[in-house]
Amino acid sequence: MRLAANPDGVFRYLTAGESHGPALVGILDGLPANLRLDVARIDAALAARQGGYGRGGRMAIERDAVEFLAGLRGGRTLGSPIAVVIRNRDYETPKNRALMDPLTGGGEPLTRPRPGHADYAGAMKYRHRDLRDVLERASARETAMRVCLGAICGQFLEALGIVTHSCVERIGTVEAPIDGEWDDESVAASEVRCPDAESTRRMMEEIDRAREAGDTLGGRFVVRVDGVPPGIGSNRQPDTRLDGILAGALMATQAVKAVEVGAGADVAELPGSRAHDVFLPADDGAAGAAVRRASNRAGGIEGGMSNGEPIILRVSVKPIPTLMRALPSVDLRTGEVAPATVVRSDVCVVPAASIIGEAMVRLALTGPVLEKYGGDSIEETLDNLRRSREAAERLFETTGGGA
Ligand code: EPS
Repeated sequence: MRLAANPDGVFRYLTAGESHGPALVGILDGLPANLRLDVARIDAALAARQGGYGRGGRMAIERDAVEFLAGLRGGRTLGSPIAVVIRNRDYETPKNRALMDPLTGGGEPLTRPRPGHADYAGAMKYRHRDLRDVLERASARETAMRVCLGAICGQFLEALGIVTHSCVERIGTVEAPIDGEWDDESVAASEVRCPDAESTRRMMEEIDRAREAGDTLGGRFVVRVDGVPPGIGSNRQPDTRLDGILAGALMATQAVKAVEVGAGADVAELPGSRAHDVFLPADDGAAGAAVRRASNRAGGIEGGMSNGEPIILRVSVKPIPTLMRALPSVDLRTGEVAPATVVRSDVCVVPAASIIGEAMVRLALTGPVLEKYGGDSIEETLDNLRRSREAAERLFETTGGGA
């Protein structure tokens, strides 16, 4: 069975790295050759992930930037595995070197697990007596590498006309009026990546209140993918369905607790007459497969396959579990009631999560897109896409079916 974000054979990726260790490492295997990469745009995605109102002190230390080790020559992919590194500047402090040096690292163990964090489950799983051995990898620092690999895949998808967008719809109790359409400039101008200015102001106030109370805030972001041709993913098997693949990738992200496609949870209460997207003739009246849809409640996916409409995914994120006013916990060494460990952290990561979600969607889409169009070089992939488009336009012009 293939993993959602890691389909066998065609395309796969791996990340490694501890939050305060020397570096984050990533490998992308299976992208076609001859794709020209714009490294400045990868670094821009990394910088966007570091931003957002509500971040803590760590982001003032890091200046995430990608360093290519393999798979690229003269700015073009070779078709060989791409290997990249992002250095952790925080590792350079004497304190973190002493804690995290791969050969000599160690220190006073952390033993008071944070409710909601990986601390307790990971200690039980790996027989760790120091919670730092769990939290270093569980930390959302790892998502910097996902964003890096996702930005590379984003450039592959854009070469095919498939473009991702994201924005923040909700932080805590503040919900912005967003209906699936927004412009990227308004998102970039907002300190919380919300295209609505009034909601941005209220979200920032809510974050200020949470910070003062020693609390944290979750929220919801939206990812929209434009330009996905019909027929990505398949109804063949449970693990080939595109909605499952995308939702699985998003759920496999730190702090994500729910993913909705299109109308999402609202379909539970809608009658069939209002839950679906009726077909209308194409504007130009052309015959053939060309039709329009009156709405997009399906969120661009029907029967586990893209249907040609924008893909819309809504993703809910929990408040991060490191609270400055610590939640009650138990010291695992003594069995005594004690407040959970307090470490430097963020108040709200929803804006960053929207960038990470977009990266996960890019990573998850790349495998199914390559499965449909194939190609050892980007030229071959584009040839196959063009032929597929031409065939789709002619589909109902031929008579008698078959080839
Ligand atoms: C995190 C705690 C904070 C965050 C970190 C995730 O790090 P630190 O303990 O060094 O202050 O800043 O996020 C990142 C480093 C990042 O790059 O997003 C945690 O405990 O999950």
